[in-house]
Amino acid sequence: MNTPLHRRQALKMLGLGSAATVLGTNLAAAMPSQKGTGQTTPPQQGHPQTMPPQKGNPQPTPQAGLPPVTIRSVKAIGTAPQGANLIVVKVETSEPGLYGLGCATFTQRAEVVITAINSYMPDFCVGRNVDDIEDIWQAFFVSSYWRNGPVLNNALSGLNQALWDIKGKRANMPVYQLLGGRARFAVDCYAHADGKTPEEVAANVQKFIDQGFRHVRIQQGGYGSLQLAKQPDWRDAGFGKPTDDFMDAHAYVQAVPKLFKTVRTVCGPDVELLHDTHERVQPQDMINMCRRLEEFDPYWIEDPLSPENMHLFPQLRAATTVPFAMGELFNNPNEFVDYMARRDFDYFRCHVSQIGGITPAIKVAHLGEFFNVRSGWHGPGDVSPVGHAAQCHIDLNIWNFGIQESVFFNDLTKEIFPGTPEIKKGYMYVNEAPGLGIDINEKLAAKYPINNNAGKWTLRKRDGTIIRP
Ligand code: GCO
Ligand code: MG
Repeated sequence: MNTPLHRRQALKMLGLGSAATVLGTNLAAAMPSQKGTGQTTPPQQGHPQTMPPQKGNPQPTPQAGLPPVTIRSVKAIGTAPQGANLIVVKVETSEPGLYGLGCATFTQRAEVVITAINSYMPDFCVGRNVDDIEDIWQAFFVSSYWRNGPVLNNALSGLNQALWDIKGKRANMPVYQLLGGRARFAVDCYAHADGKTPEEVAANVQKFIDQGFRHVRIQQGGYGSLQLAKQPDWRDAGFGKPTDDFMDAHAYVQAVPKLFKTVRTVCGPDVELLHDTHERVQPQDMINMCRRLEEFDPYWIEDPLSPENMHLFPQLRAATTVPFAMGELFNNPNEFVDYMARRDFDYFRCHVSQIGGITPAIKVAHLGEFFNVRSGWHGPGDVSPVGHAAQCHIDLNIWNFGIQESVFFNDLTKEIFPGTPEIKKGYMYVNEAPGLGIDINEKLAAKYPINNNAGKWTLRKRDGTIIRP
């Protein structure tokens, strides 16, 4: 049985081989069920990394840090164990057994992202030094000349998160430690309560309170409460497709204050209540609705306007005191700059893989600190468990943490992704394993291939006009 080597002692001793190689063996002891975790097997006899320096021979000055390890392969892995397409990038390295995982999940266009990864990333990445995370991000970001956008940024995110995973493994520490350590003991998160009626929603909120959640998002019949809408006229007129959805914005704007009133009456003043309007309401109606919500002290109202209407945010902001969360639809990390500086909203809702991964996410978060805008990373079921792990590591570190969206992955998904962050009493926990602390069972993942179900995003008003969904 290997005796745990003290990290500094090992590095001093070897100064050559990668800590992961040396320490991999020890992690075997540290982390439960290591099989296939990308941790390296103990070095073979005669392996140059293990040879002690020979007396008299001039020794190469050991490079500060770790020996160069290069990218050997990059591939996309798609799986849909719970229906939503999840995409993960696996980066393998020149160090046997050392690899990293990253989330590249754009569930509505999964095939396209997989093509972007498998067709363009191997040529671009193979042979590059895994440690040059920033350089690889900047280089791939502009490598297509035309840049940003959901497909290429998701591909870049998968690569980027995987490189942070590898660096954590090489340094033998969880990624949050690389980012500067913990600013809190665990990650406070919110749950999702829905229901056909306000009373049903209130009962579900109470269930989450009983589980220890302090923050709950409330929706009545999903986004826009479509069940409140009567038969639309465009259907009888044969306009649009029968499968298109119909929303009655007026009924919705009337229903939300009643929903908050009922939940507050049943569950009391302490639970923090969030709501996602999902950019489906006209700006002036949004102003009126928010004013009527003020008395119910919402934690945040999310996506009150569509990204196309950001120029109207100052008007909305000036008209009401409710806190806002915005940004899951932003693709370009620079989109946040002006709005944060203007303090249009109180929480940034980045979908971390849509903006290109951990590297830009950290920059957006740090920018937010200067304008007192806090985090609320997008975290529903179409962010893979790898993506949830990545943002949980960031959440543990950044000072201006707000709240983390949570989702309950089922046992099958957790079996496919060993190391999926755990949720207990409304707190999310990553494990202390090096890197992102998560893995993928490729064989099992392959049993649940992605599908081309892009979800239903065609929403119409009574006369058939398309609504931003
Ligand atoms: C949220 C989001 C999601 C999105 C979904 C799109 O706040 O969690 O609005 O529910 O609609 O991720 O695919
Ligand atoms: Mg949302």
